[in-house]
Amino acid sequence: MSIPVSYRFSFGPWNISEGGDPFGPDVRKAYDHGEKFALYRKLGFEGVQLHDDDVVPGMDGLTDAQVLERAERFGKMLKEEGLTPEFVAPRLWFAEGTVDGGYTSNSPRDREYAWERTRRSVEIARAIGSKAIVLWLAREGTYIRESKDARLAYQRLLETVNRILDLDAGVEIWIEPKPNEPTDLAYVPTMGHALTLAYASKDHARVKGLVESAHAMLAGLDPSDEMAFALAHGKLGSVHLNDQNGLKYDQDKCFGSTNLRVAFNQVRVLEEGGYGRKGEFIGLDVKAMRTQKGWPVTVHLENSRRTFLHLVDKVRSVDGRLVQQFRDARDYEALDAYVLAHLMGV
Ligand code: 3MF
Ligand code: MG
Repeated sequence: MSIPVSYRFSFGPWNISEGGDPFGPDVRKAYDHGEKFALYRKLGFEGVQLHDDDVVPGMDGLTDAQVLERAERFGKMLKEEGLTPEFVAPRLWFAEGTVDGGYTSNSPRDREYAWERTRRSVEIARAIGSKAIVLWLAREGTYIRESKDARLAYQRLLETVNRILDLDAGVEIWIEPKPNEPTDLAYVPTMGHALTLAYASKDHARVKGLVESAHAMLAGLDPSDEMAFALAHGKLGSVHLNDQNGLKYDQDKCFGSTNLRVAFNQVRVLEEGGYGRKGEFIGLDVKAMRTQKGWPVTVHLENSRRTFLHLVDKVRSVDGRLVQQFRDARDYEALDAYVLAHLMGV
């Protein structure tokens, strides 16, 4: 028996938010961005997920030297808080120039802007001591099929991956697939798409995937299979655990909130796949409910982390011999009943 993994957790500062929905007011006061990092350790988290402009707010108005200087200062602050920067992601969806996508935009100027943000993200990552760049390809897709040349878009995405690999010999790229939101249809909706890009790239060992539970569900897939697929290729860079109630808006609910069994199977696959043994983080990407009052609201992070750890106990206390007997006998009704009874504790 190998020693059980002791999991490390991460989240991004955007997970402490103002709540609200697109039709109404914010339900919580904004909590100062810079103050959020002091909350992490107390909540049980040591990893920080970051966008480029989480590290350097207002970076578009700054020179390269100013960006670097601020990034270095930020890196020091993280160290003092005892925090590890898990990754840096170019936030390519709030700028005017990325309304119709960055890398796949029809406009050469927008594509150039996207690349400059990406180049700076790599520099920021280096400055704060993070090895990974996450690409959530938010607007690399379309609302109507005729608006872009999809074949060209795929070529442009691959070119971007190769360009990032060329920029820094130590950097890893983790692609975070999502099928829709904000676009109607995204070009990289699943782990299969992400890993195809990885293998087509010039150095596939440095290109991996990041599975977000809700993104897989929006694609009609089971997140545990998406995780297992990446793990089978040694390519699960990270996870964003959360939950989603069917094919609705992007919910980022607490882990396990909608479907405990689906959550259990994600934990099971991660445990069985040895995830975390090389220091990989259990990343969360959860938002508090739009109705939740308070300031700041962080309970959704603690609750999700606790649910994960309870499910680790559930995974570790499964009677493996019994499961094997059911599998050998192809008695999946008995297996199903056993799993449900185990989860319910009856
Ligand atoms: C959107 C997401 C993103 C990514 C983040 C880091 C804002 O559904 O999941 O969160 O996780 O940009 O890649
Ligand atoms: Mg995410």
